[in-house]
Amino acid sequence: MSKIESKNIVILTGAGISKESGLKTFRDPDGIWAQHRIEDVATPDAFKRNPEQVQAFYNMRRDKLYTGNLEPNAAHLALAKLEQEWPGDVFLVTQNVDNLHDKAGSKNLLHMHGELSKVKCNACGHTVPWEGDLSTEDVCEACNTPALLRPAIVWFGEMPLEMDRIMAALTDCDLFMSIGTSGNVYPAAGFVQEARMNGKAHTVELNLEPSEGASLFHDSRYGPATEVVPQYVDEILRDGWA
Ligand code: BV8
Repeated sequence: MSKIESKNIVILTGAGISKESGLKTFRDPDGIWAQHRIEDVATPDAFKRNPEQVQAFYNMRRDKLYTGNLEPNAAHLALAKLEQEWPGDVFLVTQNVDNLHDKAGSKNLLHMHGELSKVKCNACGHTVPWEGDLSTEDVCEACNTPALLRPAIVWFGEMPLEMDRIMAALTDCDLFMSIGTSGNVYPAAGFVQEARMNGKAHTVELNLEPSEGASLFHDSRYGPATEVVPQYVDEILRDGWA
């Protein structure tokens, strides 16, 4: 059993952690990619080809964030508690573009695929908070270029945010937790291997069911996030990990 002082933890979360708060996942049978094609709504080419279709896709999801009365669930809250009570570093990297980890109180948090609550100018990169619908008529307040404001989201084929910071954290982590993700999308799906390569990390998957990368983890807990995440957090706060 590892002594718990000054051990560093890196956590990766995906859409599964927000499911019980009322948000759809991507690859479940009723998921987002069952109703929309990635090529139509989540690539730079889609935005060039049909910006209105892409804006409508994100406007619908942003609207749910602001009018859907969504609250962080017990899993989000357990991760915020872990950050507060753990003596070492806790770095939460989420693939999610919702704001539920922020609302739960997590501070050392990185949205590697961007955030629904912000928009970015494709011309100058200026990024601002945005609550309502975004249209091709909206103009960037910094460079006044029309029609180039886009959701501040990392699309397929685009580099996720702050990858250097993520890789540095994985190289130095003692525990890597992967929560609510199917392990389909890279580079996030490869983080467990990065962590294992540092020679000391214990890796654990907390998911409804085994992910694509399940065999790569030392340990796993399967069940709804609101059950398995608080349980695991209490376990490691009490005893550390094997
Ligand atoms: C890039 C924003 C390169 C959009 C998203 C190898 C290496 C590198 C890249 C690639 C590679 N192979 C292929 C690629 C390309 C691509 C990729 O991975 N494609 C896949 C489909 C094969 N990757 C990229 O394009 C990435 N960029 O590589 O850039 C580059 C290099 C140099 C220079 C420039 C560029 C960018 C990927 C980011 C794309 N954007 N999100 C949006 O949100 O609208 S990714 C998209 O999938 C989602 O946003 C989400 O973030 C991500 C992962 O999905 P999950 O979160 O895992 O959700 P999913 O539904 O799949 O799974 C949910 C899980 O929860 C399930 O396991 C389920 O069982 C579980 N669950 C359900 N309910 C519960 C639960 N668990 C617990 N409790 C419950 N109640």
